[in-house]
Amino acid sequence: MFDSLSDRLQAALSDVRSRGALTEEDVTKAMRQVRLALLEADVNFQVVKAFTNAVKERASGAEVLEALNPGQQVVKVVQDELTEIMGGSGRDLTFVPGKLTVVLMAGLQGSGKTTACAKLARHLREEHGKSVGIAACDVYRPAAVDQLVKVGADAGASVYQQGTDADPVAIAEWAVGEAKRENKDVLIIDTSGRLHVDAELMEELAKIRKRTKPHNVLLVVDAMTGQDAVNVAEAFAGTANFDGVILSKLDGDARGGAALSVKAVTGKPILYASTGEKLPDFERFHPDRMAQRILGMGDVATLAEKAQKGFDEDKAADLERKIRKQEFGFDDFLDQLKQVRRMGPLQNILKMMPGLSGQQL
Ligand SMILES: Nc1nc2c(ncn2[C@@H]2O[C@H](COP(=O)(O)OP(=O)(O)OP(=O)(O)O)[C@@H](O)[C@H]2O)c(=O)[nH]1
Ligand SMILES: [Mg+2]
Repeated sequence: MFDSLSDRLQAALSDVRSRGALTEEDVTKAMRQVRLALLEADVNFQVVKAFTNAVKERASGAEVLEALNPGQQVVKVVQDELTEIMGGSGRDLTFVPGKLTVVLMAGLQGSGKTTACAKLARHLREEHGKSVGIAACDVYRPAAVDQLVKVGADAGASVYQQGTDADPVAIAEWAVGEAKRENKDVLIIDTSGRLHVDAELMEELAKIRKRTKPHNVLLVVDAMTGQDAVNVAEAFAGTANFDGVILSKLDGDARGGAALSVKAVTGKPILYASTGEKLPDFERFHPDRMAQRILGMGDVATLAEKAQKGFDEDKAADLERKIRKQEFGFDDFLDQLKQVRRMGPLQNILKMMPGLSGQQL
């Protein structure tokens, strides 16, 4: 993820990081490289300007330059500001306790809405123990309903559909009733995409919104399209209000532009990141952790969460006992390897470890 940006930022900062003393010129020079790295990663020009100005201002102050380890202080300032432009402390969905929470999914054609509906459903079910329904309101593409029925079932969600002949607004309203009747915790509404942000799409979204009163409207944007993704989000923000963004296709050669610009340009936070075609390739977006990953500091918090999920406590206790009694055999070793594999590709795990960037592997 963002390998090129990550490498260039680290290279730009490696000089200041290793210095014992820093002058204002050193900081200015490093910021020039940081600026180029960000522009090359397709980060919005205004965002880059605001970012480098903020870093320069904070890093040129006496408390940084005269600190015992000024280089590390500068890196810390860059880390803080990166976290800040991506949304600071991060945000979650709004849930209505004891009632049905409705999530409306919007976005352009092919941005990854239907996939995101299923991934979010799985995430809410597995991580939060929620029962989830998905409404099939894309009636324009013949295969759209079938696609949702399949991925929805894989995600363990009930899919509410009426084929492709019914009116999407009516389906949405009916699905809310069905989800309530079946005591679901969450209903996710999948909608149709358009090639461009057009009046028809906005009108349909507005109608669905009026009838279903969603607690969360999420916009799915394709991270691979960089600046375009940000422009789409800006266009949506201007006409249809939304609460947060799901950034999809972060696994491809997305350069980072969308992730770093969306919040600053639209004012809306990124809630989730979609990082592959499979259902589990989906995670909460934490700006602080993302900043750490980009700066090659690893992401110990996510690593620990993954480990906790992949490991079985009883097995761990059993293992400890075996090791103490010297009964650890090949079967146990195989079991260990399987547990590690459950955490995902080794490459991804190693990247979360501080000091190990993908390039070194
Ligand atoms: N690599 C990768 N592919 C993704 C991701 N999310 C979605 N895709 C793929 O992108 C394509 C489009 O995804 P959909 O979920 O169908 O997109 P959509 O927005 O529902 O598309 P329409 O219904 O046509 O508007 C599919 O081939 C997905 O498998 C992702 O995070 N990574
Ligand atoms: Mg779709």
